[in-house]
Amino acid sequence: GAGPVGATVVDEVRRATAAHGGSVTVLAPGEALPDAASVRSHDLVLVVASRAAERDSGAARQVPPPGRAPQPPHPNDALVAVATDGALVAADGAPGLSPDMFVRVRAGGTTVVVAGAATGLLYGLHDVVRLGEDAFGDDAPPVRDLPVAPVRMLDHWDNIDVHPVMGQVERGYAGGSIFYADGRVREDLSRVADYARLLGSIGINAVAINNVNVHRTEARLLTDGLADVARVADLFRPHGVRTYLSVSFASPVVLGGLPTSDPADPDVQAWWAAAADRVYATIPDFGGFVVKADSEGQPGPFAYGRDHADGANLLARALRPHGGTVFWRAFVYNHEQDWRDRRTDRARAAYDHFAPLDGRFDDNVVLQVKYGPIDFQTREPISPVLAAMPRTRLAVELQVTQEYTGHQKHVCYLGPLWSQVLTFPLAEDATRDVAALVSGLPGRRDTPSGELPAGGVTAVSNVGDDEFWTGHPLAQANLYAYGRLAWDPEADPVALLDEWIGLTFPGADPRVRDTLHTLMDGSWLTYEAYTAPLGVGFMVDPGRMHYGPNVDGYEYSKWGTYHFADRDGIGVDRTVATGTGYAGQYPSPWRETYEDLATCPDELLLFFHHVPYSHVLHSGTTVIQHVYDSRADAVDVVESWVPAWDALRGLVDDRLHARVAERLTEQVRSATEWRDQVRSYFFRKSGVPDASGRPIY
Ligand code: BDP
Repeated sequence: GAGPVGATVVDEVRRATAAHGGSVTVLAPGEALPDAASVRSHDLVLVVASRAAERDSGAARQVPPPGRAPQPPHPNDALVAVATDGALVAADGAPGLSPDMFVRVRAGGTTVVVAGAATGLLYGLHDVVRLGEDAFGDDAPPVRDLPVAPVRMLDHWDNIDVHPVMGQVERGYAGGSIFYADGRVREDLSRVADYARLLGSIGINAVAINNVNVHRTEARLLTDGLADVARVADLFRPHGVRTYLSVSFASPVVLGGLPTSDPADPDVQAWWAAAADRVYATIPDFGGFVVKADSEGQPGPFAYGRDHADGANLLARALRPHGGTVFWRAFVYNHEQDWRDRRTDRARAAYDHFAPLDGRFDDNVVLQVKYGPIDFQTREPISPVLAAMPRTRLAVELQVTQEYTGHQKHVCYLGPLWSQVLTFPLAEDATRDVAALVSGLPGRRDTPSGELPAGGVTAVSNVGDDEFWTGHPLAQANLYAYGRLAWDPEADPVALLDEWIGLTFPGADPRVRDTLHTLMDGSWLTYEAYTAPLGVGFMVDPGRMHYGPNVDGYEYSKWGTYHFADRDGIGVDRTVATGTGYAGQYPSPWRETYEDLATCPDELLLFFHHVPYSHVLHSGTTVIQHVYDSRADAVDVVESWVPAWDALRGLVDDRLHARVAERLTEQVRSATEWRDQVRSYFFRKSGVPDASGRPIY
């Protein structure tokens, strides 16, 4: 059978298939397919071709046709299986079969899903669900699918306690935590069970269940809370999802009562080893730790004069005997900067800290790198750290929760942003994209085999205990697209949007589909167009927790997030020639591309250069006129969404309609506020009138 992984979903598919008069058969490795005469059109056969099976060197690589005696399976059977008269035949010479891979074929009137392991079977099943009727058409082409990144993770910034400023979920916009209530792991975890199924269906296979800022109560999940963590892990497991914890680097002191957390101290090492032993005794398939160290006040190895390889390896060695992994975050910078000092540049920090450590991390450490060098802005260049560490396992970190992209009050479909990030050709003369850098394709590591360990894709989750899971019901599309892009970074984000619309509003009136597509398709670019311009970032209100405009809100603060606007111009000079030198952290051709005003893309202009307002963009318009025009045009777009959505009243669920309508009203208000403040700010700084003649206040 499917074993614990997938069992729940098999039951579900069994019920759904039965509704169509079909049945589900689960075959063990090597078992014969059912007789073609006995199957009906909606029958589904699931085959697990076990990886653990002995290699039958030279033997015919066949899943036997109906009626034939089972043969020992070949590990490669599933890889290139094709249907011929009810038999699955695998070709020679196929590379190794990965556990997450599946093959779907129509064979002898039956839809057959073959997988190398239970997780692949699970994904194949969800693929059938996604396809619906089409999976049972006799012209359905054979499909072979596998994820690009081995780890596809979601990080929850959930606290057990409700933080007085941040709430229960840090940067959460969908209510409280689905994991915790009343100071502990929830008694009723049914929401988590649903979430697990949801994540399995989009290919997510790892979840960290507590905030990277580890407060004292949450730190104890690692010790006193383990039995409760195990209850959560039990719910994730059937859906192929492994559970991780964020841990505090100071745990030996905070939890263990030791005088130090120094990685070189034998007592500290023993404390971590014992802690890991206890975790695995309770949760044998525990994933590992996520660590934010020496960052924004979190403790770390710097306190002991050690570097981040020392720190990460300390934890890695405790996890190693159990097969666990440390996701060590590269989000390390000085958050106590002097804004008067123009020499420090927060964008440089991760590279300056980590690039020199390449090759020093143990094999079970993954360095988790935010996609941009600053902090999840609407537009940033890709972090140069991802190209600078060929001997380190890397993961790229995205943010599904809409911290800087409208708090799930604004429609902002982020699939296109993540698609750009993952397919950005960052390294080796622009031949290797970010997805390749984090997914461990051969040739990156200097090992005899040329094999390199992979890292993965990770992101901050956007769900909470809200009725619609994500506050804004349309923000569910971001969760969906994240999982699907982590599986296949080449997927077209617009097609994924339509896929989400189709699955979420099955059988809906075509007007529903068209309107949703219109609202969401370009919504990231629309959001960008009414907020901070041309890659300059921030300009958000610190008081409202990064929501709404405050052009100088971070200009004279300690956080290193400046735009340097004056009467003559705006932007951060990060060139090598005259600026902070950040552009020099990129490999060619990007260092030259960003260094030179003539080639720097418009959307990143102010990230890399300080220019006069009269500077002419590649688009042909001046910086100042671009700011004026795009802010105003974008608000016109958002306003047009209101009547479009109103027209769907009665065609979608009433409560959902009302929730989206309420959020759209807020989006129009907020976008208008952005437009007016940014336009006025630029006018007052520069004194240059808006050539379009629109009012400026
Ligand atoms: C920033 C958030 C902060 C997080 C931090 C992080 O504002 O709440 O703790 O990132 O990623 O974007 O650690």
